[in-house]
Amino acid sequence: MSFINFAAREINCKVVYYGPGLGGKTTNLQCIFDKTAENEKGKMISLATETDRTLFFDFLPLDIGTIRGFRTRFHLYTVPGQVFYDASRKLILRGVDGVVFVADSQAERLDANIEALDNLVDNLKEHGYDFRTIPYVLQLNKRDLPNVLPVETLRRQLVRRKEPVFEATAIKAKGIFETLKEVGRQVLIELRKS
Ligand SMILES: Nc1nc2c(ncn2[C@@H]2O[C@H](COP(=O)(O)OP(=O)(O)OP(=O)(O)O)[C@@H](O)[C@H]2O)c(=O)[nH]1
Ligand SMILES: [Mg+2]
Repeated sequence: MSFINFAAREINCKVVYYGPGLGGKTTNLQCIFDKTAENEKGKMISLATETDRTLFFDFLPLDIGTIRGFRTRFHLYTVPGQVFYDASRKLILRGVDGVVFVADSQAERLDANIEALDNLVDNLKEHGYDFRTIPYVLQLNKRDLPNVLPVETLRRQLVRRKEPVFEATAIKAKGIFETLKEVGRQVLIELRKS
């Protein structure tokens, strides 16, 4: 899955932020972009509607240094969360190395979270990936809002394996780098195996 270019001495890893519409996937990438030094990032590309809904994807390349002489980059993508963009979501998962599921903690979004999670499992399967073993982190976003479900309730509903869970408030950059570091750590462990 990770793309290793021996001639150019480069490693490229793909991390996809997945989840229900308006959960905060684009905000995660925007926050990472805003807080990363110029020399460690490329241009962030967003294809969005006039109301800022992701239309196809967001893309942010991050330079994480060299591993055994190979310049290593994480390519961060978001998918469009709106239900009817499933073909795009499927396409964006191609070649994925790690997934962050950005859940919306608000009570009224529980069904949307579950639907998006089921959709992730299905779409991974269609590419031949096993959801149970792929590097994966669950992020419970929007913890700042008053109408959120307790973390324990969300865990019971959304934890599907023994994945690490992070609480986040993406608009305040809380929990964003913890999430990224953990999925990155898992991706690099897999990379070492290959
Ligand atoms: N209160 C609060 N609002 C948030 C938080 N994270 C994101 N939002 C807001 O939620 C809305 C949707 O955020 P996006 O990042 O665009 O959501 P998305 O998951 O990319 O949505 P799609 O592209 O439609 O799939 C925006 O108005 C954000 O400012 C958060 O932690 N707390
Ligand atoms: Mg988006």
